[in-house]
Amino acid sequence: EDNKKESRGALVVLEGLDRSGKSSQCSRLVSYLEGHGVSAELWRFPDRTTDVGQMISAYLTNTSQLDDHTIHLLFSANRWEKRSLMETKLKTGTTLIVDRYSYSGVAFSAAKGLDIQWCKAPEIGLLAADLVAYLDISPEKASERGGYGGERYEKLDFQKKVAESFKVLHDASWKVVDACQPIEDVEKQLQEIVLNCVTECRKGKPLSLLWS
Ligand code: FDM
Ligand code: MG
Repeated sequence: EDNKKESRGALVVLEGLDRSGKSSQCSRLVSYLEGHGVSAELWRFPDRTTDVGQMISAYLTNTSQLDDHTIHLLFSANRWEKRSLMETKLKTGTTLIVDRYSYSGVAFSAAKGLDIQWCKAPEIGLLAADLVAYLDISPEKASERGGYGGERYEKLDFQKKVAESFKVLHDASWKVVDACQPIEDVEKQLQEIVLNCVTECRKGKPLSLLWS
């Protein structure tokens, strides 16, 4: 239908440290949008359901060991294998609320000491987010929240390095939300920012590509 073709969905990415509240805010956002008549889906990276995703999961749970460059490229491949579906969903009017994306990909690998330009290279040509909302919390505060789950990167010293690389990656287009506020306040702020973004995309803001 012509109408459908005219209004595309928005690619919304939530980023932040582990325990910053991304996952709960992502599901709340999807319910909120659906309640406002916006077709929306919750996505997450890594997507552990694919073959590549299972290799990533084995690495994160310490059941396999991989070279830092190798795992970086697997995370990227895991986004590439979802790219065409992502584009189809957006073009047919579905908004995607994505729990981590290329920005985590670069931030976590750069935190290990890999060159940031090298980290960005395999992401070139993926769809760029229409909105990156960064849930801001200090590594210390995050680690005090109910403890980490025991996966490979869930350690305070490493999360401090990740926070530093997010600072380097961060640009003026990102919306930074204070993740230490009560959960309902974070939720309200996100709702407003995301709804604005959905409206802009509906009006015809073109999709763009990484790394821009
Ligand atoms: N992570 C996530 C990366 O290192 N690179 C990536 O490209 C992505 C998407 O994987 F520690 C890290 C971030 C986190 C771990 O993510 C698993 P979830 O969101 O906790 O499942
Ligand atoms: Mg985690």
